[in-house]
Amino acid sequence: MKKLGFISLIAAFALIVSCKSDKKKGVDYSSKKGTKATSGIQITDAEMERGAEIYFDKCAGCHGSSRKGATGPSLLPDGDGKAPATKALGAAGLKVFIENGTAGGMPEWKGVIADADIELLTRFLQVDPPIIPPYGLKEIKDSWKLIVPVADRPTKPQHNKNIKNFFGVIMRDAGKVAIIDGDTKEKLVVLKTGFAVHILRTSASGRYIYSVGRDGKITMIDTYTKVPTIVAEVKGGFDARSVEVSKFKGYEDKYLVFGGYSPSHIAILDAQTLEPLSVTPTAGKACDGDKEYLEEARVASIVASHTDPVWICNIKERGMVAIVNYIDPKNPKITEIPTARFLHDGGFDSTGHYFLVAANASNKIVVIDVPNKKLVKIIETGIKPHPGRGTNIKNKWGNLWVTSHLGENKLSFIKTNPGKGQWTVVKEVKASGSGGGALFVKSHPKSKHLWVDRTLNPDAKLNSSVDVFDISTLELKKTLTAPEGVDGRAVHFEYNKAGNEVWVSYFMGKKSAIVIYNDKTLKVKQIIQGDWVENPTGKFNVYNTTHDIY
Ligand code: DHE
Repeated sequence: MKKLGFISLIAAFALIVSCKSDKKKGVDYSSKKGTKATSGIQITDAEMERGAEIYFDKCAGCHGSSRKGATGPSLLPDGDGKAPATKALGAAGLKVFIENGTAGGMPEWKGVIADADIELLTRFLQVDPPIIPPYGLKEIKDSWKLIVPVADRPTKPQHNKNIKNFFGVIMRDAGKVAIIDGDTKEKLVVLKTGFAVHILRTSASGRYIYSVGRDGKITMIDTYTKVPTIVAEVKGGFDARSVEVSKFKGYEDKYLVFGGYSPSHIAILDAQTLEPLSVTPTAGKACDGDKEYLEEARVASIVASHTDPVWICNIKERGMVAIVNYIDPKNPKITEIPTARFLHDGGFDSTGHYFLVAANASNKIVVIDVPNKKLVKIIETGIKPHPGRGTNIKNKWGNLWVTSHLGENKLSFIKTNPGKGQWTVVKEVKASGSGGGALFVKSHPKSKHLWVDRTLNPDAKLNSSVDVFDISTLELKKTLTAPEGVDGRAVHFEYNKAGNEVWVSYFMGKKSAIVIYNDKTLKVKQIIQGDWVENPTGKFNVYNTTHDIY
């Protein structure tokens, strides 16, 4: 194939990632600090700034924020001994790569990035990368805005709504988060948050909702006010994907952790005010090979343990699982467990004792025993596992944690309960059609169904539909196509608190929507559309997010 299919699949992912609004989004790479044009390459400060902005948007995900390489090769003027020097490739060579992509999985950018911007990139990539300005505790503190101090907040809800069934829904391209009442399906408010918001998390009490933007901005939303309100904001870095709260008994609503892509660091903040408390850089040695020292050590997924006062932070490039103890948040004790590269997304098994995370460049799932801070097993699954937080189901094969894959049409079911087959793939199943590109899976303890999207599959028919499997047989029960009046790619699922509705986002089309299905009948229950529904992506039910129900 498979190669071409896989390349276009990666291209589709990059395209999704890059299809963001053109609005200026506060890229803080400073071209003026330390960047000089290399001999022969003419580039102005303004062009450097624009180049850095395009690079942040379209390239940094794979080539790294400092251009030292990550999933893709480095892009440095003098090379790095592995990848060629960009100066040697020259403008003509770089243009060929950018426009046509590569067999290694780089997408074709012709037609996606404007010709003038491609030309600019061919010069930008031949000069030294802009120096990423320092961004530590002081800078985070300077960005901190406490909008409503704790003393001025209500002590109990100012409404009679059922907060536990509120949904926070990300409107990615608008940089907004909508809060929807899951009981009435009424939109309560749409709040301006960070750029291309990535995920939401809720405080352990369920009162606060926190969002993190790709621009590193954390926004804290109070659900007790008449209408949910932003009560604090802070910028934890220039580029980020993850945020989580302390959930262990006695630490509810106390601390918040921020995972930085750039700079690569773990910041701990006060969860009531977002006041920054400490910053710990994540640079260090890789888990394998010659254990090279990596400055760019991005923090990918983070989960909060319910059994111990720790967060599990996954250091992508280093392949290290960092168990961060937050008892002393100004001096967190961090235990690093070497695993496999590159760590990305993951979630708990049904007991909350074990954490499973995708090492997507190794095609493996890593299992961590959280209370004992130990690596349990590294399991081969398929090409580029991408579980989201995964999902837990139970049937004749045992208690199973499920992952989908970006690179092939495969769902892998890993047995998590003790006994024969524990921590092995006990079953593999294909979704409909062919090729990979499934991003998220979801079920619920009260459901008989397992939901799978095909968001990244290049086939429009597949990427706009979702598959529903019967949990007891693991057979495909139904493929649900986009309802009339809805188009785009179907992405990400969330159940309501009762576990009898599934909410699905449709984005990247002309008729964005949140489609709510009855989980029993698989019939559409409601379609939420409107001017304010702009490319919705992740949806987070307050109760399920607080209790890690997935
Ligand atoms: Fe995500 C989770 C990183 C592209 C939607 N995404 C995550 C997590 C990480 C991550 C590290 C885990 C967070 C956690 O649990 O703490 N995502 C990245 C990338 O680096 C990547 C590949 C490229 C990029 O530049 O961002 C990327 N992600 C996407 C998308 O294109 C998606 C589909 C839409 C978007 O936001 O642009 C997307 N990612 C999501 C969602 C989650 C997520 C909805 C949360 C899933 C959950 O249920 O927990």
